[in-house]
Amino acid sequence: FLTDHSCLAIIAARFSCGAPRGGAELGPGALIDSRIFSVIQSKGSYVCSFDNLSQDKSLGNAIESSDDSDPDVDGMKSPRTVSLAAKRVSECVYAHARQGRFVMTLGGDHSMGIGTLTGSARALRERFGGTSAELSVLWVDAHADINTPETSLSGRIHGMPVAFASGLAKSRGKNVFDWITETHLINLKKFVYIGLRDVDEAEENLIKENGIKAFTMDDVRRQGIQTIMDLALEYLGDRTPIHVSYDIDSLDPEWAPSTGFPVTRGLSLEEGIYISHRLHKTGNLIAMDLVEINPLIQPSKLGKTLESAASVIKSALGIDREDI
Ligand code: 4U7
Ligand code: MN
Ligand code: MN
Ligand code: MN
Repeated sequence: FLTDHSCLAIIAARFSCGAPRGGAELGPGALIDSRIFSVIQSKGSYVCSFDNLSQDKSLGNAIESSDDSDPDVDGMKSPRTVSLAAKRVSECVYAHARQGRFVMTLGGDHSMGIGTLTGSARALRERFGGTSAELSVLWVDAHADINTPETSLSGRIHGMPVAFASGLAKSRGKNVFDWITETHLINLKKFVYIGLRDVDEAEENLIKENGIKAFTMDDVRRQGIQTIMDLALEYLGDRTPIHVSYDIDSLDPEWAPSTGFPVTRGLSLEEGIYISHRLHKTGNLIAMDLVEINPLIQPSKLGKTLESAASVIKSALGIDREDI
């Protein structure tokens, strides 16, 4: 067994410093208040633990400059704040995953993916050693999030987590992301995208140059989600620990309107649930991120967004909708 299925570590990553506007820091609280985890504790045999990480004074104080400002580095916005947040997420994920717990991180903006992937990768290397323990990653998103500081048009770090977690991006100038070392890095040969439909040109080049497996929405429409999951899981192999980083904007805005970068032609809720279901069935899922819920966007449809997120989470944990 890769994870101790009785203990579910839930990390509320209450950050939005990697996104252009605030609100995503309220996502974890909204999900937790929806009582989804009470359902999970009663229907599943899980005992949940909660960690709260928030962009509060402790972060501000840790920023070196006396006036609390965080000037751009290599074009990145709020680089020190995001780096510190991601480092805290990384250490928290690592501490739980090192003990063999399933780690569920709730976002928050997707820059915290830097923290979750590096935390999982490092814990696995320590637990099992060698390449056999290398992490597989499924990135479910409308976006590729693989910009480097050099290619990014926005400078927003929630569009860069894949680049930092894999070592493609390195902070040169001020070494803001210096805490990321070899032991934290993921292998892009063990990485698969599903749901892409809004990819920057430079990102497309990075995906090609690095030979990254990517299933776009066009692929999903052409082949069907079942075939896509067959292919994705076959590519990753069946004896590999899997971390899924699930951006709620992978779903069509009909199902997940309360998010910062909605893109049409997305996954149906049923397809989104199917992805989770298949991951659960592998028995190899060790961690999940559910990110980019922004309660300040389309607040009247927040309930629907939360329900969708809850469904996707429950099926990843093997709790079927009929059970609820
Ligand atoms: B998300 C973008 F330019 N590519 O880099 C960028 F379109 O975590 C969007 O997937 C990033 O929501 C989206 O800023 C980040 C942009
Ligand atoms: Mn996205
Ligand atoms: Mn994303
Ligand atoms: Mn099961």
